[in-house]
Amino acid sequence: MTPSVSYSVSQRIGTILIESPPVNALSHSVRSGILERLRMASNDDTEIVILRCEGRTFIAGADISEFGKPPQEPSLATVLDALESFPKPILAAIHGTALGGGLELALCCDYRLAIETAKVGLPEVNLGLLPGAGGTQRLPRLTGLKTAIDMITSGHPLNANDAQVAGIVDEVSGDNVAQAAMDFAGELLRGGAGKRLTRDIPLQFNDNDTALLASARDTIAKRLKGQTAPQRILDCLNAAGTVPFEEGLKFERQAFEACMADPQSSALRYQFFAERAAAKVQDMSPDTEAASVQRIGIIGAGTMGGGIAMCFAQAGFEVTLVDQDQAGLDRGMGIIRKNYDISEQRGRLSSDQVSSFLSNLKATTDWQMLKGADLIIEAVFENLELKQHVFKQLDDICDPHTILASNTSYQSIDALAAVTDRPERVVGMHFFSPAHIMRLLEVVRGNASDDATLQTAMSVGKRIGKICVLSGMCYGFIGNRMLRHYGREAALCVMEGASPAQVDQAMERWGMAMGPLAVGDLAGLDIGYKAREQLSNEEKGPRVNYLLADRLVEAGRLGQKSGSGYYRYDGATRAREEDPIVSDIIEATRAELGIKVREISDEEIIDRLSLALANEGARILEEGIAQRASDIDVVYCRGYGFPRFRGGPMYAAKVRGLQSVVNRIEQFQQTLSPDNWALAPLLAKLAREGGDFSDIEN
Ligand code: 3H9
Repeated sequence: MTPSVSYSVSQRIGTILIESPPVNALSHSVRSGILERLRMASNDDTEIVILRCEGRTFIAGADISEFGKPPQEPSLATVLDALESFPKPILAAIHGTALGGGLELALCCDYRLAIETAKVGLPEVNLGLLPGAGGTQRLPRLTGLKTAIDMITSGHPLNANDAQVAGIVDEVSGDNVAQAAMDFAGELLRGGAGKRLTRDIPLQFNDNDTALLASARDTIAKRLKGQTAPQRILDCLNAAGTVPFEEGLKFERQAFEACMADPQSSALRYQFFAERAAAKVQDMSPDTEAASVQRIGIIGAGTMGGGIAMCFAQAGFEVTLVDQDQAGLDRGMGIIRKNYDISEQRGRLSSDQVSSFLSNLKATTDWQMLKGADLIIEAVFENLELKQHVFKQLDDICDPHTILASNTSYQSIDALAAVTDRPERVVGMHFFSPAHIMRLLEVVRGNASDDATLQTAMSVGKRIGKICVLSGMCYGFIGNRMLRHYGREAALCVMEGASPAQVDQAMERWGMAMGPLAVGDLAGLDIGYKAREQLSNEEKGPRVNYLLADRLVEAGRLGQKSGSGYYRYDGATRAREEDPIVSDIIEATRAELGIKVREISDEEIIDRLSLALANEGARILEEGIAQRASDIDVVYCRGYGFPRFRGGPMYAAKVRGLQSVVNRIEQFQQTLSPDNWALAPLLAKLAREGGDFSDIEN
């Protein structure tokens, strides 16, 4: 549909109505349309003008797809000037989300109304940007510095009531935005309301504000390490209370342009579109409908099953959590309650929310209670026979329409489908731990999974707030298959001479949320150990890849849960510390394998770990396991703590230059191991031909 901006008049109230699906972004035609309608409204007998949107939301920001292209007049700044200099008062009426440039535009209106369900926010930081249309200068004038720092550096939106308390909106109303806007505009007219510009509110920082900014700088440097936009946001907020308004706007403009030119923003904007592309299944007919899903069964009340149950209960599904023994069920429910208690104590959830989530959850040992479920997710121990047994039982008990999903990390979905009479309604739904927090969901397509089943899994995933990525069948799917190569290089760096702390710190400084060995400790070293027990020697690969991990487990060091693994952990704070005993175990393991130690640079560690991911990612893409390279990047950023500001392993390889990647891999082939570093044919081909991963769509 072509974007349109219309204008109508009723009872001396003008209404400018923006209609530009899907999210009323401030594209060139919307900006021109607003200017044109303002001109009309300035010449008639209206006394006040409402600005609102048709469709599902108020303006969700500048049009991100225009970024990086030559700017087209009128700019957003021109539109905002026109709103401020418009002779009559303007009321912004907000429903859905007023985000980024959308909220900045509303801040240039004289009054703001929001319906109860609306949200307002400045999420530019998520794109490596800052509000570039006056947001950093106007917001603190309304909310004070503290709220402005929180909102702009986190990007989190406020709901309508909180926005009213913060001073951002004047009125919160019921759900009919058109009617509420007319009513409030009438009220303003009767009260003789005039122009009221946010820019005119004085703002002068004192010593407390300066201290607040300094402390935010420190906290954010730790929390958002390596990221440039949050620090620039604080520079702009500092300007808001220390220089005149116009000068502050100019400062913000320059900082916005610096962000825009920063490779971090390019990577984050790439991630934005990558996450949305991932939701689309390439070869599926566009009219494939997701089945209606309301009743969920979860099998297994362990850590994963419990976390998955929380996701669904929080999203309003009716959840039945089943475990085979009452003790396991009680333990699982106990952990769920404890998680909710912590969220309540930290003020993230209200007690009403917690009670409502818990009331959506039923726990039972009776499998018959699963009758009538629309979707069942199995989350039992990683053992194929056990899982097949569960699937057989579920197939017998459940209604024919029920979709059976497995949360397996490795097992074949086809082998599970094969024991049922509904292979087309069997699918993988691979959650990441902790399941109620991590955003990624790998939806795994078995050979027989039909389109409706896939569509249902993807759409249910979205309803519980996950970012879904489709994976084809292979051992470990997209994420864990690549992880084997990343983990192997981390282990080899230690065997060849680095300490676990050097490897972890190098990767963390590069931007990984947590280094690979610390992640191993968090996940539990016994998990890999048990998985290896099920493999043949050939499948396990050379001993040097895993012998150290085995030795740690054999010494009772299972990771954080036993208080020690690659590190030892402080019982109270869980802080990690290097442990001389581990150095001894490493020495002994190196000696056992006859390895001569050498010095390893941080650069080598980063290259080995990141290029091992890109090389295996290229194979996954070539084999058609991933639909697109950007899906692989989403998997790594949302499931494995890869820095989003580096775009993901495939994007980072592209930015480095595929020929440079190939050269480095060939060097590793010669100096490290020809087997580990066999070059992915697709990578070689693209580098040779000057192509790009984004040319490949499966
Ligand atoms: C900014 O404003 C800068 C200014 O400060 C200064 C300027 C000078 N532009 O997410 P969904 C598309 S920066 C273009 O699946 P939902 C999206 O790609 C901007 N397109 O829906 C998708 O397209 P497709 C600050 C956009 O209901 C479709 O809309 N604003 C934009 O789950 C549906 O999106 C933001 O960062 C956009 N701004 O969530 C807000 N937004 O169907 C970013 C969305 O082809 N947007 N699209 O794949 C969001 O957070 C969510 O989209 C929103 C809706 C919450 C609005």
